[in-house]
Amino acid sequence: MATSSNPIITFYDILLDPAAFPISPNPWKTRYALNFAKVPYRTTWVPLSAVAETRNSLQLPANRKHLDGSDFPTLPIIRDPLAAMTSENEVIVGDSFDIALHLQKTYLSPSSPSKLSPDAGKQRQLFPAEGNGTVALHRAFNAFVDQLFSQHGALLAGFYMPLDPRTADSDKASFVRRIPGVTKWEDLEIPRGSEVRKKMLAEFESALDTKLGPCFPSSATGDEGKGTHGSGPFMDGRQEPMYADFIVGGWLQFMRGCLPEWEEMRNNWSNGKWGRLLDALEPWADVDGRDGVAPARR
Ligand SMILES: N[C@@H](CCC(=O)N[C@@H](CS)C(=O)NCC(=O)O)C(=O)O
Repeated sequence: MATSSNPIITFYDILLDPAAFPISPNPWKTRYALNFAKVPYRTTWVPLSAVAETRNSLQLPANRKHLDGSDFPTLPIIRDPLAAMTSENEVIVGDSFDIALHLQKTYLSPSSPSKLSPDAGKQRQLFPAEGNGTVALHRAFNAFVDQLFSQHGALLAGFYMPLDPRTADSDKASFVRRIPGVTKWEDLEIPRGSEVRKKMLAEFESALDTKLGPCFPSSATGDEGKGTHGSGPFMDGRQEPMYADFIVGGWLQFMRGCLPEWEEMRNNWSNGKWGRLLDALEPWADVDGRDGVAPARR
């Protein structure tokens, strides 16, 4: 718990199986952004069944809807008492994109220098060019990447989520209730090795390669592998990540943790582009409060 003498940001992430590495894509985007902004924070691990209660207790309305139109309460959330030093009130933000904007504005922006933002004005920016033009493009990119991975990857990977064994039955029942036409958890399985799964994997691989692949440099040496910014591992061949890299990284963390074919995706799809990106994001992937929990299928 933060105290006034030792204020620290609280980051709410979802706890599934306590023995498994975290996998939730949107909280991952926030973790990357918090680590990148180098702000002090602690993670509060919220069981899946307590997400709604947590959001309500912070008086945050749901910002997502289920397919039937009902509220879909989600994480991440951050509570930022540090920002209160400059703006009167503790700041509570309940959407991963808004959190990234808050971190950029409060801790990285060259135009609002403060003792909270020792690195403000440095090259390191979540939204380069101080957001000029890049925020709107990032917003569209975020929606596009969410759609791409949800459409293909979530169907192939979601069934293998590492649920908490103590609550797995009720967690599965709550997922089933959300999906029209599905009556039991087993309906969500697309059996490994089946023809239908092979076809879906091929479509996923191709969609990623053709729609997202050109944004990232290939492993080829020389000009062929270069992005417009050089031969770094991040978007456009940059040497430093920006928020767009974290958006894709968040989804790669989900695939790493759930997709049975992850090794294949990591090493061979798009000539290993996705594994290289995930590896390059490692300096910002520190997970707080889960000591001893090793990432599976790294
Ligand atoms: N637009 C929201 C979406 C957040 C979201 O969908 N979070 C998922 C995890 S990635 C969640 O909280 N799911 C809770 C559940 O499935 O019950 C954001 O970017 O923060």
